[in-house]
Amino acid sequence: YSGERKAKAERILGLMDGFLKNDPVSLQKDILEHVEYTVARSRFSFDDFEAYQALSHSVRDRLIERWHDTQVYFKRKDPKRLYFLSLEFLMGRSLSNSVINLGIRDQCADALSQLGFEFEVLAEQEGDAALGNGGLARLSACQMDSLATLDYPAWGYGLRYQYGLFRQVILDGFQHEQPDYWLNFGNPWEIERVHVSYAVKFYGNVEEEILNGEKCKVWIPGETVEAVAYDNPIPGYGTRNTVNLRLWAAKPSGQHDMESYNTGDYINAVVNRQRAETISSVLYPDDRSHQGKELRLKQQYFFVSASLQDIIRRFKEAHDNFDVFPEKVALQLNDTHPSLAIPEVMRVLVDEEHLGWNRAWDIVCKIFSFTTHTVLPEGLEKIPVDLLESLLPRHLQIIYDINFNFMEELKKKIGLDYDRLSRMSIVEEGAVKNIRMANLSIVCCHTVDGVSRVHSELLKSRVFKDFYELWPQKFQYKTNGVTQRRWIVVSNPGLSALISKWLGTEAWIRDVDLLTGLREYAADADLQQEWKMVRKVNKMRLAEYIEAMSGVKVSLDAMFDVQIKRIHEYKRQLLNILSIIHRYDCIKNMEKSDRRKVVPRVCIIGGKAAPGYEIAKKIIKLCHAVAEKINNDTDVGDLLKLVFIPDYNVSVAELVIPGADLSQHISTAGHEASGTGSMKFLMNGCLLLATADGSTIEIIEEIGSDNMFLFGAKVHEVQALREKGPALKTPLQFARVVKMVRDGYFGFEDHFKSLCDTVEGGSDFYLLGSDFASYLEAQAAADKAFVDQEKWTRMSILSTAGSGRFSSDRTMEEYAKKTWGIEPCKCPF
Ligand code: GPU
Repeated sequence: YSGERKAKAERILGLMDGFLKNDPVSLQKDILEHVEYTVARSRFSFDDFEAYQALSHSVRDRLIERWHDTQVYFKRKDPKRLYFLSLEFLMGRSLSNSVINLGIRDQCADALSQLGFEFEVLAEQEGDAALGNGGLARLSACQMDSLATLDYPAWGYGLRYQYGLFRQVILDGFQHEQPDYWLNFGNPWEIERVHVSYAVKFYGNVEEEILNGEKCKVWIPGETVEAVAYDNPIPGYGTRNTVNLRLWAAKPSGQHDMESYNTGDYINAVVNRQRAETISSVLYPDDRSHQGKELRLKQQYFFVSASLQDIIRRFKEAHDNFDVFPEKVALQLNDTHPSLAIPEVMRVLVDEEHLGWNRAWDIVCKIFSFTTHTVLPEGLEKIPVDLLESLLPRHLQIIYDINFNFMEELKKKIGLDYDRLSRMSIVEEGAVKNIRMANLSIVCCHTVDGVSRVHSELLKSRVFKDFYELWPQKFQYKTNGVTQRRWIVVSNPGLSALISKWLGTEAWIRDVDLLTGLREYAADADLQQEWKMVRKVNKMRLAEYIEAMSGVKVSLDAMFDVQIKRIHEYKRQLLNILSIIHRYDCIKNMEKSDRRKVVPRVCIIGGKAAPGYEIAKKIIKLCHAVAEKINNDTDVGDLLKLVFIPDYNVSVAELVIPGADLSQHISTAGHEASGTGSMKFLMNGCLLLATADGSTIEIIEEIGSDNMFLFGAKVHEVQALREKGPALKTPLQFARVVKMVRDGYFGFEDHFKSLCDTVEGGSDFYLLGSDFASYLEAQAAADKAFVDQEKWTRMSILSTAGSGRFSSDRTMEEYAKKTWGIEPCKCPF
């Protein structure tokens, strides 16, 4: 700055006393000020929750400083930016993560203890931000952490749902859903930007106009809703960079509904305006099956339109020629949920910026990339044409035009192969006409990424085979990763300290490949001893939680065997429960003297079922019915326990994962696109019992198959097994345990009938029966390994040591280099 601006800046700096300080005394002062002035409680008397609020506001102030510096720096440097569009972000809690990334965890703990509070206790006061369903949504959160840490100039965009993922309440063993009004007690981690708002339009019709002698289309919308920005600063670790996650909330538009006002129906006019807010009110709780709901489509367009207005405004502040747009903007579509961004960019460039179709199309083809997260056909989104026509008439026209051009180009290449043309068309003909969002995305994106190697292979050989043959160069994959900051440092401080001690550095928190350094100590008796101690403490913490949640007391000597994830038939929680029944049955039928050889187990299952997914809900009920029987059988005692952990979410995962000995990832091969839970367990030194599916295949390559328990049909075998139908071989034990369920051994026989039907009578689509024998063998191998605690601990250390490849830091670097073409932009101190 110079002249007047410089003088002003200097005066402000003089008044400011520099940046906020992080020594414990300064922190205490800040906390007390926030108690008094933000929370409005007395400095001399406040409780844990109020202390949490005041601490969070003190941390937030520090985040804001860094956020400002980062944004100013990005603006000055004007690098190519990545815009990550996702309808879901599963952030969980923010306090611990923020203080660790800011490097002020210990100072905060000191400051609090001098005020008579305990950091851990305050951290527990925070509720989860659960603006997402499962793996896909948590992946977005991990990736934001990595983007910030690696100094990439990135922005996240999403929706600020008022109700996040439902709370799961179990009554009588049945799942019930309760609304998650997570904003009830305020949210210190967001900054409301009342002045950053955009009008988003819906409905109406399209008219033609002549402008400068040329025909152009004008969309006359019928409804306008305002999108207001809420910014969530995402701090990087070991850097000042703090990037932004901008979430949009719907508010009634400032434009009045003149009709109602003039007719004097003032009350109804106001009531109608309130309806606008419903757009961002609730997260759809079904992961991967979204067919034809108007509100869902409105949510998608709402967040896409607001984000693009914001992105284009930012671009235009620095540039006046759209031809450089692709050099400044990369737009990443997290699955097809934000794919309306494609016709929206076309609409803005053609109808509003008047670039002409060809120039606009050229730009669109350079800016979009798309990651798909599933192989299941029900995961591929379709939008009924009728719905799109009424809600977004101009977008439908644009999609038709894109498809027309694509079909013409395709005919030139492949001739009149009508079957193939109709398979590849963006428009699905039939009783109900649909837009295939995946086809739209593939046609318009320069890159289509899968989330693991095998997933990408399946995309190329099956799901998108026709497209792969046309454009092989578009298809890539980047194996998913998770952030070691949250999944080791935040959730397992004991292990984190131990790793740093043995590696002699904390550098692995940024450079996770250093974890391989643990390999050389895997058999070291001292490390093994300390490793076991850390794991024991984590098991104690988990045991206390289990007792508090379910009333079941569990033995710390037992193997803690965990399966936590969304409940889905393909993830085969039912296979797990049936094998637990088998184990119970074996113990019951054993000579008393043989029972001494049984390795005691605590089987832990947790996860939510989509509210309308009946079979998944029955699996939850079966788990409770079996648990009821086993846990009350004094004959079995500590040899076997089964507990269902209710309301599984990110913070429950942070508690359960570090305490697990064994974790299960047992999807039917070829069905789990990647899987990220396995990576979190691996980092924490938990052994895996798994099928060769998704990311597990790559985990085997890192740690070796002798460090985990593998079983089941392979990806290429599944199809042939399925075709066998009723002739499929299943072991007698399988028939026996299913019969126990059918015959009402655990009660509720009418209720479980349809569940049993999904795995018997030639309809065992997910191959539980045919994998059962090899599953039991893998379970037996795990028991055997557990008896030899030295061997087990070595395998555990080698698991952590081999987990480096599964950091989202690696994934983000690969995307930056191979898909987005962005470079780090590090804000200097
Ligand atoms: N996934 Br599609 C979800 O969590 N929700 C979805 O709607 C869809 C996919 C998951 C995949 O099931 C899992 O395999 C993958 O690891 C994760 O996305 C992140 O890519």
